[in-house]
Amino acid sequence: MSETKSPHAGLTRRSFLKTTAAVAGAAAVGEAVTPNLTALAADTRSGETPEEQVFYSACGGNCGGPSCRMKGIVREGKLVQVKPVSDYNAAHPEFKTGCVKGQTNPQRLYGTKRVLYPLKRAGERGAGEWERISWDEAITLLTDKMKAAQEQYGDSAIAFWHSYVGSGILNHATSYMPMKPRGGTSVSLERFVKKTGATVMTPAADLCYMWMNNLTGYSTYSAPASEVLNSKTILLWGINPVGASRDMWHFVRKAKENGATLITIDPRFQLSAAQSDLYLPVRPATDGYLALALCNHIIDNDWVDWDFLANESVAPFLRKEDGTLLHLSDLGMEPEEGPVDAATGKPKAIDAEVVYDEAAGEFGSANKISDPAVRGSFEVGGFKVQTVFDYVVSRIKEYTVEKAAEVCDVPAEKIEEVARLYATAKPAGIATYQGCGHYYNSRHVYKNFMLLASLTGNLGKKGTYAYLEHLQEHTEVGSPAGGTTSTVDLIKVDDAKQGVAVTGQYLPEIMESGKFGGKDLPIKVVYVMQGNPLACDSGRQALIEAIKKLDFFCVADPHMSDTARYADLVLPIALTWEKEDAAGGYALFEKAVEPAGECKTDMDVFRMLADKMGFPDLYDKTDEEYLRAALDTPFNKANGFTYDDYKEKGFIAKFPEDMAPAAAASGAATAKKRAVFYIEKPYAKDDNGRVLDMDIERAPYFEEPLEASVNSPEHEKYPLFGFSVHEIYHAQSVLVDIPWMNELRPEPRIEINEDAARDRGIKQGDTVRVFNDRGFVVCKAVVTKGIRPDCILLPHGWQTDDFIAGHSTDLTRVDMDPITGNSAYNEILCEVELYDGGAE
Ligand SMILES: Nc1nc2c(c(=O)[nH]1)N[C@H]1C(S)=C(S)[C@@H](COP(=O)(O)OP(=O)(O)OC[C@H]3O[C@@H](n4cnc5c(=O)[nH]c(N)nc54)[C@H](O)[C@@H]3O)O[C@H]1N2
Ligand SMILES: Nc1nc2c(c(=O)[nH]1)N[C@H]1C(S)=C(S)[C@@H](COP(=O)(O)OP(=O)(O)OC[C@H]3O[C@@H](n4cnc5c(=O)[nH]c(N)nc54)[C@H](O)[C@@H]3O)O[C@H]1N2
Ligand code: SF4
Ligand SMILES: [Mo]
Repeated sequence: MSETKSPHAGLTRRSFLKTTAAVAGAAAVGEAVTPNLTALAADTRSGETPEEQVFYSACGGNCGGPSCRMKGIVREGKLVQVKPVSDYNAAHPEFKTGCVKGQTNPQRLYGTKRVLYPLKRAGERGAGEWERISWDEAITLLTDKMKAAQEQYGDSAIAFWHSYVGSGILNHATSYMPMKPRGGTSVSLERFVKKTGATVMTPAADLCYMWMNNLTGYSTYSAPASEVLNSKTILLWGINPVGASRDMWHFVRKAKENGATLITIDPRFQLSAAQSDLYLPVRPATDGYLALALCNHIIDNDWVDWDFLANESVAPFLRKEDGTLLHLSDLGMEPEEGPVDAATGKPKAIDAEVVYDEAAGEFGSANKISDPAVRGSFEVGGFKVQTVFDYVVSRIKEYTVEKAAEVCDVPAEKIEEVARLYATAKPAGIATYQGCGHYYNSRHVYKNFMLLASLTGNLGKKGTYAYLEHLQEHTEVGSPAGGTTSTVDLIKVDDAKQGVAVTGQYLPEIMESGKFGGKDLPIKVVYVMQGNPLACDSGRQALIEAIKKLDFFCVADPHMSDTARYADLVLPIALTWEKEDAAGGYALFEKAVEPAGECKTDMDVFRMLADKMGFPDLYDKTDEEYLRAALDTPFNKANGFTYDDYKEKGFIAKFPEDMAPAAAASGAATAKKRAVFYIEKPYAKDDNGRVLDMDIERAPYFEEPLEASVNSPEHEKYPLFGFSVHEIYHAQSVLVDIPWMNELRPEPRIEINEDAARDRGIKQGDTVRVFNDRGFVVCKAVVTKGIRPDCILLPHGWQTDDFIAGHSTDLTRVDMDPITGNSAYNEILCEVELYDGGAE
């Protein structure tokens, strides 16, 4: 890299870089340049020139966090290069983020699939025939449809369907999905929704662990990725850091070099597995079973941390026969005084759980008795009770190592070895992510992990974790306190209406019945933003049918996405680098260039919508005023993260130890006192009217997958498990038509085991058709040893034009887990054959 100096060391904001003569000749990306990786890798603009300007923003990929901070170089009004910010505090060399995908930002801005003008549908829905119209015509058309729908069917007839891409308080819809009532943080969307009472259709991805965190405190046992350096045993269980958590992998590598044992549990011998000490090629969707078998083996060998169970988990709580827990009020005892409630100014009354104090022979509050009984059955206050631990042990007895070996299709000795290492080579951590979240039965996995971790005391201390945090969320460690909380005031609206929030994936059900959860929900107009459901959500064909039933379908997207193709109206949206925004409370994303064509920001569009809907004062501040209000918090003022600070410096690297201590403490997540593996009051994210089987939802459990099972009725016809991953050279579906990326991964490919391929006459590079009753996809095959013989890896993040025929998402089911609202993306059985090129 050319820049060894920090930008603070004498260089001023908007400083012009010196550029060597050789570099000055380099053509701007976005024009017809030879796109090759050599050009990307070389720091071609290694000098400084008066013609170049530097800006700091973010990659804008959807990588599970607010996305990596990046530095952009602008020449003649065009973004010509984007590279990772290398200006972190020298004391924190680990804060290296950004990957090759982020560096393709210039090609994302100026690619051929960019939508440059508002487009109105000219042919059939999905036919790709468009008429260019003006912004005024577009907004009039849309608001006329919205007004008509609301007049005839009520406020909830208009709906905003969003997903996760990007971050920024002005433009980005990303909300705290798991919270009830839904609490969004986006100025543009939230203010509009509150004013109009519109429905919000929330994402169906990533919800499983988030919702289970809500019920069990799962992620409160998270740790930054660097925590793996303190672990003796690391379980990579349904996570692929090499491919999908780029910021974590170098820590895992280092931990391994330091002597930690690395274990990967994954149906695919992926890049992280290849570097592990132990690899369990588990059958898909059986992780919940495996976890409980590990628990039984640990209990049988008494590798149990009784102290943790008694004092830091729900194990000693007393379960009544109806499944609920014994509380103080059950015994006529007064509630306890809790912390002061900010709203009332009075201490909260806590009806604490009761435990049994063996030494004193007394029952009392779990918060007051130390070392309570973890085992035992009692009769107290007219209730027959049993400790949660004893109940759970009896419930999980059936999940033996021997049976798990069969169900999960991994040797019993390997299961026992994992149990031994995790329970005895401590501290140990479970790093998990979506590999265990994309099945219908996934929610139980996280519950079972909580039991496994509690049994062994591998929670809440150095070197332990149930979930690893992305570094990129903390690259600008500016605001442990700020976060999005500072935007709360900015989304307050007078006479706010509380509309319906529903997982978007329920659209087919809603369009069929006009209802959701038994209540009328006549959705007529849908506006999609920051999501590409027809490429990324499951049940694509069902979604297309549902969209066809809408009166009007509008998609706001910078690119002609698969979803935009089905729209009645496409609105061209500005990308990162074309707009100024801020991650609430810290980090300003700078505007580097003017939006391409007639693109506008999401915020601009909402301002126009508000005007035409008759609320010209809805947005009471300018963009800059909102950003100042979000950034200029007391904490940020004390620490030099104000709007003006950013305007001057562009990027500010500070770490907690460099910051005012008072503020660093506030807002920090407080870990739940006890690890929850028995949920007293489970409830569903969506008010979908489903009745929960409490017996199943409360305790650790293994539920048969919906489809991805050898016991499934479809298994005989479709013997292959189809699943997809977050591909290393893909960032969901945002990297469309990027020449640099096309060099690395020119086309979508399935992966098939060599035995399965041989049985079907499929050879390396053959074109194949993967199919089931829902749909098919045609693409090239990679024949490999690195995947289970009963599995097919399906492409994810690709779009219709990329496939030879069909779409990988056509094979997915629309059904989602009704409790967490997570799509069952991987609940797929399928078959594969050589493609003969014939008509479908
Ligand atoms: N390059 C890249 N990085 C990304 C993203 C991207 O699109 N591209 N997206 C980001 C986002 S939004 C997310 S949510 C994360 C996801 O990050 P990860 O969860 O790490 O990624 P995945 O590839 O979905 O799944 C992880 C692993 O689970 C395995 N797996 C599949 N089924 C099963 C199963 O039944 N059991 C077990 N044990 N393993 C299984 C897969 O083979 C895969 O190796 O990645 C983020 N990072
Ligand atoms: N089969 C399968 N399906 C999956 C997964 C899987 O592993 N397998 N993973 C799931 C996961 S974990 C996730 S997070 C989801 C991701 O699903 P999505 O979030 O729907 O996927 P993206 O490709 O990120 O969609 C973002 C869209 O927003 C557009 N966009 C980008 N910036 C902006 C902006 O500033 N404003 C507006 N209005 N639009 C913008 C992009 O061009 C793109 O079309 O996919 C899920 N789907
Ligand atoms: S694609 Fe993901 S890892 Fe790569 S630069 Fe963008 S946000 Fe960072
Ligand atoms: Mo995700």
